[in-house]
This record gives sequence, structure tokens and C-alpha cells, in this order.
Amino acid sequence: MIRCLAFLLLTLAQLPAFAAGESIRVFNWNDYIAPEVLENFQKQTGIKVDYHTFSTAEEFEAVMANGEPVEVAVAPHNSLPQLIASGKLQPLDFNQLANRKHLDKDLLKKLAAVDPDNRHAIPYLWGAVGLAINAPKAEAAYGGALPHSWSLLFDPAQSARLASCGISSLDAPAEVLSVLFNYQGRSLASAAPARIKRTGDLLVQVRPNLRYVDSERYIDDLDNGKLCMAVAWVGDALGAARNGQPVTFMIPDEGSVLFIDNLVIPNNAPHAELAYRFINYLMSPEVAAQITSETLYPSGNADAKQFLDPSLSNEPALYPDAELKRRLHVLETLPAKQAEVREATWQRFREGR
Ligand code: N2P
Repeated sequence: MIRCLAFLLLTLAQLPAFAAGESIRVFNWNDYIAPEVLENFQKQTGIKVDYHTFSTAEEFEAVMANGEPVEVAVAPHNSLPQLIASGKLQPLDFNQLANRKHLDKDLLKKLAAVDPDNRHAIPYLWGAVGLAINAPKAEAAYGGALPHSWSLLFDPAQSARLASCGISSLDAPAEVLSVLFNYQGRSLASAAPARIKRTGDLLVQVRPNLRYVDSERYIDDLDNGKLCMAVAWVGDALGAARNGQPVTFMIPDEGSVLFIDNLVIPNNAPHAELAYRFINYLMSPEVAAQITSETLYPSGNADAKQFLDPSLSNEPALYPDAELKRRLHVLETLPAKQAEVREATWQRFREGR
């Protein structure tokens, strides 16, 4: 009864907000939230969420560059230095973020390299780039056990053996090029433009073995057994396994990159006070656990772990052990002077010519 009354009071207390038609615009990656989290936030606060998605870092950057009014966006960590330097983000008022205490301290430390003192960004979800492999299909096409190596993709002779059962790549130039340079024993961040251009020749050689370069389409195709190997973000690969496919997420022995995606408030947010309420809601450990349970991406919230099903809190792809951590490095912020050659190189790969 007391609970019912409390609920009624809460509902009534929130009615004026709803009546006033308060709303926020949110930009997030595709397949990167639990829909009930948005519904519950709306129900509890009366604040309507006008929710939009994007599937590439380039689309995200375009939204930020064209100055659309947005309350909350989910920014990749390597975009932060440029966004902060150009004054696109509001410094956060930690007093309005009581749930900030639940954040993962190690992650905050890593993020401080791109956002000094963690002033502008709240880690939301993070994860690794790896290979999603449908082993029965891939082994049958390959003709035996698969090497634990990025050579499955980058060695044209090997990827040719898998072409018939379907390969795809993320449309994520910084991440895929960084993985490729690392596989070659080099660093993308310090590469000369001519070297990046030459790497494009290798990508173009491999490209006929791939069906497409797209960060969204592969989710359904993995789920439906239409691909046997995809360069994947961890949650999208684990999602195919949850949907009953014999898909595993493999981090090749040569290692891979990590991304950290962050809640930010753009400086032109019309209703920053509502943005704080949304971000604080997402940072509650129960809500963060709901998001990880749905998306299968590791949470930026350390206290979410206790609310996860043990099958998830024991999942090595969500909570990597020390050996795996050693093989993963946070994607570097790439020098602006490489941007042009990286874009041109990637365009050749994406379009396959
Ligand atoms: C999920 C989106 C993952 C975001 N499809 C990677 N930065």
C-alpha cells in the first residue's frame, strides 16, 4: 500500500513535466540500449526521449559538426580530444550526477588520456574489435581448423577460402586500420601517409573476398547464419550466439583494439538540465546492468556487475582476464594530418575499387 502510494505520488509529481512536453534528443549507436530503459525513463520522469541512432563514427562526427540541437550523444573516446578542443562539449557538473560514483575507475583512468580529469565524458559501454566466427560454416569452407589470427582476413589466400560462406567488415576505418597495422607489427598512429596508402592496396586485394563493409547489416546476417566470419564489435557477435547461432567472438593472437563510448552533453544542448537527469538515470547500476544484458557490451559502470546474470558476469568477452587484457590496447587518437589519406584509403576498401 505504502509502495502504491509512493508510486502514485511519484507519478503525480512528474505529471507537470509531461504536461509541459519536456523532451530530449539523444544520439546513440545502433543496437546500443535496452528499449525498456527508454520507456522506463519516460514513465518515471515524464521526459520524452527523441531517440536517434548512427552506425559509424563519421555519422556521429557529422551530427556534432552540423550543430544540431542534441541533449545527449554517445561519443567514441578517440573523438573526444577534437570535440573538446573545438569547444563542442559542455564540461560536466558532477553535482548533478550522483550515480557517477558507480563508474569503473580503471576505465576513467584510461579515458583521462583523452579527456583530462574526466571533465566531459561518462563511460557508457566499451569493448573490443574481434572476429565473429560461425565455426561449423567457416571450418567447412576453410577445410579444417582455423588459425587464431587476423590472417584469416588480411591474408588474401586465407580469406579467399572463406569467401563462399560470407565475410563482412565493420565500416570503422580507425579501428580496422589500427588492427591491420598492429597485425603487421606497425603503429597506425605514427604511420606516414605513403605507408597508409600502400596498406590500401592490401585492403583492395582482400576486398573481393568480402560481401560488404557495413557496421549494422552484419548483425542480422550473423543472426541468420548468412555470414561465417565478420570483423565485429563484441556485443554484436555475442548477440548472434544468444540468438542460437554457433558464433564465437575471437580476439586473434596478434591482439586488437578497444573502444570506449561515452555519454556527453553537446554545448548547444537546449535542455542540459534534462540531459543530466537522463545520464544519471543511465548510470544507476540496475539500469546499466539492463543495458549490458540487452546489448552484451561491457559496462562503464563497475557496480552493474552484481545485477548481471552469472552467465554474463562470467563471460570473458565482457570481463576479460589478464591474458586477454594484455593483447588489447585502447584505440589511439589518430593525427589529423593522416585524415585525408585514411579516408581515401578506406573509401577504396568500402567501395571495393
Ligand atoms: C553496437 C554499436 C557498437 C558501438 N552495434 C561501437 N563503438
